[in-house]
Amino acid sequence: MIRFEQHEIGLEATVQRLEVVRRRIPQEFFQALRDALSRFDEPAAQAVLDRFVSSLSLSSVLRDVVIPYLNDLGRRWERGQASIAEEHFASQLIRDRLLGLARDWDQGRGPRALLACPADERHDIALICFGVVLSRSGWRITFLGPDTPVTALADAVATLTPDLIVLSATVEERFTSIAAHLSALTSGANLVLAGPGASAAAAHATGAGLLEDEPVAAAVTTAARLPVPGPPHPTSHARNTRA
Ligand code: B12
Repeated sequence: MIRFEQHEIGLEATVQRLEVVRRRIPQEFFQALRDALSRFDEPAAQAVLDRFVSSLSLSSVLRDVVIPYLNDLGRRWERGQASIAEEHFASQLIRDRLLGLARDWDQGRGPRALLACPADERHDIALICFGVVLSRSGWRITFLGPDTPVTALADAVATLTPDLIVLSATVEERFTSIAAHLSALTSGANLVLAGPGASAAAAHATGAGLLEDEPVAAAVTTAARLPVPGPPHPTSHARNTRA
């Protein structure tokens, strides 16, 4: 028996309580982040982010706080409860922090992933989350960012010969409008589409594969499917710990 808040309870009940606490912590961070960003309070938002980066695992920070926060922001914006100013302020601050975690993500000797959003697509935060998690498995990341012309993508593919290319977009048309270019790429490279626009129709039109999971799970699955060969590089091993 284990003593827990003055009561003697069994192991099963203790595990259940710990699980409740484990879930409550990201929820508290989520609320604190939302409050700070709604007030446009940059120092408070940075302090909350500092606290949860040092308290939670990287996967939990992204999967349980950052991504739910962005979805919540979208829902509030749709209902008229969040302004466009708040959407810009919050996403810019979060993006900057994520790119801080992405520092040195091109180091090591692992396989290389080339990440980009196609032309006209500005939603790149989820793609950055994916890259940050993938890099912790020893992958090297080259990030072309939002609004990448397909000719620039093709140049980078020719120069880098990446092991994987991930294109992310919110609408299918961003992929289908460049289907012929993407089909040409897929003949010599491993291309996958991700994000809300990554439909079966887009994959069919371009010959690409689909990454259908949320970014953290997709990065874990990708790393498992294409593991880093040989012993881990000392640098990537060091980066394999917490964010
Ligand atoms: C932040 C944000 C912005 C930021 C983007 C900052 C940035 N650098 O990324 C800014 C302010 C720039 C912006 C601009 C616009 N946005 Co905006 N934005 C959002 C918001 C709030 C969050 C987006 C996000 O990152 N979500 C987090 C991801 C993880 O969640 P998700 O998109 O649901 O994706 C799921 C899966 O598809 C998958 N996934 C998504 N991406 C990826 C990537 C990889 C690699 C993998 C593996 C998986 C994966 O994971 C999720 C499942 O958990 C959404 C609302 C929402 N609900 O998402 C609107 C939203 C995406 N925006 C929208 C729109 C319309 C716009 C604008 C046109 C107008 C505007 N509202 O300002 C402009 C211009 C966009 C353009 N040309 O690309 C619409 C898109 C509707 C549509 N289908 O066309 C949304 C849905 C808002 C809405 N409800 O209308 N936006």
